[in-house]
Amino acid sequence: MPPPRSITAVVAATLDNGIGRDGGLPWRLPGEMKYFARVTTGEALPPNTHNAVIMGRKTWDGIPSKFRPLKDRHNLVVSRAGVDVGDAHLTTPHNSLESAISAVPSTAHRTFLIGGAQLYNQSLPDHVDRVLLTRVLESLPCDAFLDDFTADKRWRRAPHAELREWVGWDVPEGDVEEKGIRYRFEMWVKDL
Ligand code: FOL
Repeated sequence: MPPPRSITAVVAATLDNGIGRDGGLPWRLPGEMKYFARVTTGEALPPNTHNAVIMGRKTWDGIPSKFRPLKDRHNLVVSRAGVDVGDAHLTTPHNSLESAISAVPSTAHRTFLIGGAQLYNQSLPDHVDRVLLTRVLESLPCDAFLDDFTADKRWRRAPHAELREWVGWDVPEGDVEEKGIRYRFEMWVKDL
């Protein structure tokens, strides 16, 4: 089976590229989380398809147990040690990113990389051609960071209309505020 030709990273990052703290997210933003769930699950998918989400083991651990495996998505977890991730049919452990990528089922519509720092930073240069970045317009204490992928000039920020078109629904444009934290939805693409 050929590997999926395109992988999209979904990530929320502060102005300093902070993405995590103490094994979880540095904030609780239910509206932003709804965006994550809606975009990764997808809508009006072709019959008998679903999207796939690939994540590292620490990201898996950071998802509240009642929400994992992430429902209506094929979950793949990268873990060198092969930790127990529960239902092996829903959530298959893989010892490398490459192995997880090649295990994405052919029925997968879109494939998303959902973290964390280790996987993002190792895969954005070579494996990922689109980033759905939620830019959190604050500086918050974090202990996990995204490399500044935008320093690589192959990446360009797409116009908002392109983001709307790609997700297929009306993503809010411009600053959103939730619980006093401002953020905006961006899409970055790599034209190879
Ligand atoms: N990308 C973005 N934009 N925001 C995020 O919060 C995010 N989080 C991760 C990866 N990419 C992201 C990894 N962390 C859940 C929890 C943590 C997590 C990812 C997902 C989670 O519980 N998801 C449920 C949401 C349930 C709800 O509506 O609260 C899901 O079904 O997706």
